[in-house]
Amino acid sequence: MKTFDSFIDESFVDDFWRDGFVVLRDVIDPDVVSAMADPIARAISSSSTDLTELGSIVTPGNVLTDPNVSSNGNTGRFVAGTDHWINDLDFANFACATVIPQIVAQILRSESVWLYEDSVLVKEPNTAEETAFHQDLSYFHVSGDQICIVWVPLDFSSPDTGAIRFVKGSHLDQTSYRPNWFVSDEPMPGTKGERIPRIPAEAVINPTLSLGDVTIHHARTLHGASANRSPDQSRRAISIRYCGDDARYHIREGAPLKPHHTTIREGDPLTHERCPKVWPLA
Ligand SMILES: O=C(O)CCC(=O)C(=O)O
Repeated sequence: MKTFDSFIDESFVDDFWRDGFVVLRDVIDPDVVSAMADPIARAISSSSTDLTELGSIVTPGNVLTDPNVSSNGNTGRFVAGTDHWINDLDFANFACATVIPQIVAQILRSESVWLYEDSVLVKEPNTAEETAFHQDLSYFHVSGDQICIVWVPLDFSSPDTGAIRFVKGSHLDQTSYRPNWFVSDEPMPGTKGERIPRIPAEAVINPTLSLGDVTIHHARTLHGASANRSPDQSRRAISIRYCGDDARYHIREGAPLKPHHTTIREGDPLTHERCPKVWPLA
């Protein structure tokens, strides 16, 4: 039987595999999280997409008329980017050299952990866009059961201020869902799978999170996030996607490709330098 170094109580690992997500409170030094404020500001000013505008393009009947006002009349933007770790050492250190990879190894019950990607997701004050329910695995060019996402908020986040939310137990269903546009439940063209079903409100768990808390969800777990109705507080988050021992490259038709995905072979382990091993570090 394998043994794993314990960083968190084993009951959290059981929670993750039973519910498809777990909330870990006060698990990262708040100063380490707060130190990512400047890197996030850099990231969103240089290499990100305004999903608020995307929403207006992909949501039928929604026309954006004023670039300073989002599609719903609110002023906040929902801005996101991925793979900041490649060119920014602060993001690389955060994803690879904090306590997070060790926690992920324990949660996934995996001897090793690889970084798949990181993402910055900022909902400015008064952002009406909800993050549509989706299944992360449908965007990832990997298959496997040991794949998870760590969501790290830099701001107090509640159902009123853009907190992530989960459909409890949805990872137990093996259905592959089509990826959508994140701000609309319209599926991406050319993708395979089923449309995300309508989610009844009673199936959804809405955690409230403070600085130092994180959530970890399984890549098959259906999840989304609320609007940010705060008049003055942004909802900044870093979302880091990791793979464990059983993950293998698997190209998903129609899902956005990264440059290195054209060079990998179906079924290969994640040995590409764009998916570095982050636990254990040699
Ligand atoms: O931050 C959000 O709005 C959604 C995050 C999310 O869905 C994810 O990181 O998988």
